[in-house]
Amino acid sequence: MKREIPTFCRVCEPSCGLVAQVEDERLVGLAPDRDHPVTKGFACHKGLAGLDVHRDPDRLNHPLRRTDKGVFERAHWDEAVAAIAGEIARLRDRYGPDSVGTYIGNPSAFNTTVAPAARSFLSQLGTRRTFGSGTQDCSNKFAGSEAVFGSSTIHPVPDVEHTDHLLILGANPRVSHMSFFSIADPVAKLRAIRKRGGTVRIVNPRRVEPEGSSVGEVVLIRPDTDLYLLAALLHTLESEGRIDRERLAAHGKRVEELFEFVRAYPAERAAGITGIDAETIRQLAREFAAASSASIHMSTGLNMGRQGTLCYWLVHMLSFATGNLDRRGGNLYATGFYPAAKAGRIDPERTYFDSPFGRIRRVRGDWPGNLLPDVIEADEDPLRALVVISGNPVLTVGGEERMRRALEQLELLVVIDLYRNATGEYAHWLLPATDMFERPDINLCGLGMQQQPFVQYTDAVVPPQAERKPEWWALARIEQALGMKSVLDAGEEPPLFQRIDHMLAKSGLSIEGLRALPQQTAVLPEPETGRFFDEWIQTDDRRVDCCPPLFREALAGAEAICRELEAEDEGQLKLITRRDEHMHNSWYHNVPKLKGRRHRSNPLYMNPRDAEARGLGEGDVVRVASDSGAIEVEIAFDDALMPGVVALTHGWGNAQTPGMSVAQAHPGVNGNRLLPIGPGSFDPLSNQAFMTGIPVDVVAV
Ligand SMILES: Nc1nc2c(c(=O)[nH]1)N[C@H]1C(S)=C(S)[C@@H](COP(=O)(O)OP(=O)(O)OC[C@H]3O[C@@H](n4cnc5c(=O)[nH]c(N)nc54)[C@H](O)[C@@H]3O)O[C@H]1N2
Ligand SMILES: Nc1nc2c(c(=O)[nH]1)N[C@H]1C(S)=C(S)[C@@H](COP(=O)(O)OP(=O)(O)OC[C@H]3O[C@@H](n4cnc5c(=O)[nH]c(N)nc54)[C@H](O)[C@@H]3O)O[C@H]1N2
Ligand code: SF4
Ligand SMILES: [Mo]
Repeated sequence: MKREIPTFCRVCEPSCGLVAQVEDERLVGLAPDRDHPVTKGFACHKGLAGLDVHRDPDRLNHPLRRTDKGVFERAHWDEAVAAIAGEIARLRDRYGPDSVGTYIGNPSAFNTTVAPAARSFLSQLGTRRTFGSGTQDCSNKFAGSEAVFGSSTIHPVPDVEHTDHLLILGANPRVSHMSFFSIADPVAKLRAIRKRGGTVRIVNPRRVEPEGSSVGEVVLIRPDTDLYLLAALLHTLESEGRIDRERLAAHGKRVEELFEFVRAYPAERAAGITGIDAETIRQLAREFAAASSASIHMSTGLNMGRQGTLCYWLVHMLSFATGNLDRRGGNLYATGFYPAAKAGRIDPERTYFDSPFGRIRRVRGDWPGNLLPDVIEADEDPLRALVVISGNPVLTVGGEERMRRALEQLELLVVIDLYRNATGEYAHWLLPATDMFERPDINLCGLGMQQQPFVQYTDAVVPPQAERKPEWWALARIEQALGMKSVLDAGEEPPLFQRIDHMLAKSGLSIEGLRALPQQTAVLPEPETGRFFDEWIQTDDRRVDCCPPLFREALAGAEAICRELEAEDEGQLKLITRRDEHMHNSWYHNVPKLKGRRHRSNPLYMNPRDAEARGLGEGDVVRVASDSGAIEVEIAFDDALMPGVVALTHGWGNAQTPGMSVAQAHPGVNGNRLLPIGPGSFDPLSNQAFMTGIPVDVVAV
């Protein structure tokens, strides 16, 4: 008999409600959940293709061991656990706990039981060498909010239901469905702003919306220059007397230092760097200040530039200085079911330490991902064992060749994944993980970032196939084998959701309580105004730090980068990333239906004008070279791109991934070979890798 079980998607932030069709304990279909109280029947085709991932014949179904001959052979879980624990114990005893580390990838953010399991494992082991996808994604946001609001968990989101004006920088709402701003069907939400007479502006090097779109107008910007646009917006507002001085005086500090910084970047100067004319910049500033309420959102296009932390700082400042922070229709801190502001409270100064790679810091515990190869290949005290959980650093971090060489040096590499991915090729042990339909969960990832907060619980909708196991179980077994404490000690019912239950209690909820609700979902009140400055902000004096002393060096660096950009050759091409609906970072590449005729590889997108200027035609094969590497790739014309900007879709490059046959048959190229890696290739304030605005040359082959 077919049953329909409400659950939710755990691929990206909106956590769209899905209905799983289950027959004889097998998942046979997926549909958007029209009865979901918040996501209301929205789901994208990646979410729905979760069924194909679930049933993919290439899925890892059993632990695999790599033999001396380099082939993978099936092993028992008991064997795998004993061998992995034995090797970890040997390395720890001989070289100390820091010889063992982890890389935790993006899908773990949507897999609630991974973080506590990893924390338990790492703290009992005593290692501090942790890496993750956060430093390729968003660690500038953690660092920025730490410095300005005293907490890495405060990210005021646009009050999209009430705002009259929304300024979006470096995001592609239609394709990517937002990050650090959890809303389902973002395009509909943006359209609604326009419908009620408001405005939406999108700042991007690519016209991410078709011309004449009902969503918003795109202002084209040169990549990696947004800091100067944001500074010029604030400068314009200050010189035109449009700053809410009262608000700044009541709740801010070091306000004068902020304006001192932005005064160096009047609209005329910013125009030369950003490619946006000065009058448009002033117009952008005025419309933001004049709107009865205005909100702002920035995403990975800015995160991945060289100054992502400073950009986030000025984004917060634009909101604060115009009186829109904590105002209805402005940016609001959404507490959701649990106010986590305090949990992210930290004094960033204390996270810095001296390393063989210079003075660096940890951000939310993590080292810079771009140092992973250096740490593995260090002469002194190298990392010798790495456990990768739902990550694929070979393809998602910069410098593929460097990463491959380094992974070969490891004495132990354990990869816990759905697939034998590109990174898994180097694994000594591959452990098969359950997917989102095979494990219970709640949508914790959206906490603090949902414009309409809701919390949903789901059971596993089907039992795990074959020998797939949840990550927490694999780690707990290894803990047991190492003689450590583990959640399995509790017997039949491991306390996996104990901490979550504790958090839920803050809103009078519990997992049991959620289970009894329709869709197992509680809809929570929309974010309130009026408590931010008294209750949520976490700086010692409860003031917004408008110019954190920690930024001093970076601010001097901003001027140096500005001069460098001013001196740059007009024709210098810059590389950016272009996500599309047929991929999800590196992991939807094995789904045949996402590899239709036009999606079998990832071309270099180029504005036809730039191509013609180089005598290049569509389909020509070119060599793209940066200071860090070179690739050969076909050209596709894209007149939505600003001239001078080229784009690649990331996550491709599976020619050496035999474990994913569909992906290998349509390998594409890994544009991350063009990105820098190693010391100097990340923002020292945040560890965020430099991944956009990379200077490249393109020549015919
Ligand atoms: N050039 C360029 N590079 C980029 C980016 C870019 O915009 N441009 N984006 C960056 C960003 S934002 C991110 S977040 C990173 C992502 O980087 P990573 O996190 O390193 O990689 P992902 O491609 O997300 O894939 C993670 C792996 O998780 C596996 N997986 C999926 N679900 C599960 C699960 O439930 N359990 C387990 N154990 N495994 C699972 C998948 O099979 C896949 O192999 O890439 C970054 N890289
Ligand atoms: N289909 C699909 N959806 C996804 C993902 C995916 O891989 N595929 N990945 C998920 C993940 S992990 C994340 S983090 C989110 C990311 O969500 P978004 O941040 O919205 O990611 P993108 O769609 O890459 O949009 C970034 C935009 O920044 C622009 N850009 C590049 N450089 C600059 C710059 O210097 N300045 C400005 N102003 N803009 C710039 C690019 O043209 C691009 O349109 O998406 C999530 N959703
Ligand atoms: S938008 Fe994200 S959460 Fe929603 S269905 Fe698509 S992949 Fe899943
Ligand atoms: Mo991401």
